[in-house]
Amino acid sequence: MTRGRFITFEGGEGAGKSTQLKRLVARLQASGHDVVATREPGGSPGAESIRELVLKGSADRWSPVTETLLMYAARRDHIERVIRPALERGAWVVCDRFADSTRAYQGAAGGTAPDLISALERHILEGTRPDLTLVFDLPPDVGLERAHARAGSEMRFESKGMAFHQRLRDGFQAIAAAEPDRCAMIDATGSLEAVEAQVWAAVSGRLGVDA
Ligand code: T5A
Repeated sequence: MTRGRFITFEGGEGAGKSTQLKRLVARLQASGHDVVATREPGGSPGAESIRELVLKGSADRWSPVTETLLMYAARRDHIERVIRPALERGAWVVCDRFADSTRAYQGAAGGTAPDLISALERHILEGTRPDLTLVFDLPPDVGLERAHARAGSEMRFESKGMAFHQRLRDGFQAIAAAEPDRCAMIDATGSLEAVEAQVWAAVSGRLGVDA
């Protein structure tokens, strides 16, 4: 059986992931691929219910460890019901955030012990890992300004202080540096077209897709 491909989009707040994810999905579909576009936390009915719990309310509503467990409960349901079945039928799964967000938000920025996160990755992901992760990088003040300017976003994580968002950026950069074969850094400060070109270069270059 041919397994599909699994691409994840990662980065801090307002980095432009959702905008670029839509563009990539359209491009992959135009080149004939069966594509499943999804997101975390969420992506399945059960995980979307957990999303409501974890993203709403005051910044300190949950401790980082509790958030880690909620994210992994949502992720397991999403993997079982959406991601794995899609990959098994040969589809390309393009996901807005995945396990690296837990490592960066709850781990590097929030202080959850790396050992706990590694154990959850081992037992809950069970090998469902991205083929390619695009790490969108930009200064946190620029991303937060973009996120605040856009209507309809959940504010719980955006409302954490600037030191949290700087640790978050450092955390994502460390993940990309530690796993260069899986991760491609995307300079998210440029125009929509400039960022799209970097995304396509990474996807076509690393996964061998024709336009
Ligand atoms: N979370 C998630 C955890 O803490 N742990 C986890 O394990 C997981 C999975 C999800 C939250 O959950 C946290 C992280 C998040 O805080 P969300 O509402 O789904 O929250 O939102 P985010 O994933 O954070 O995404 P954002 O909505 O903040 O931003 P995006 O998707 O990166 O950015 P996008 O595309 O919406 O763009 C933001 C604005 O900027 C503009 C867009 O038009 C839009 O208005 N823009 C640009 N402007 C100028 N130049 C560009 N190149 C631009 N690109 C986009």
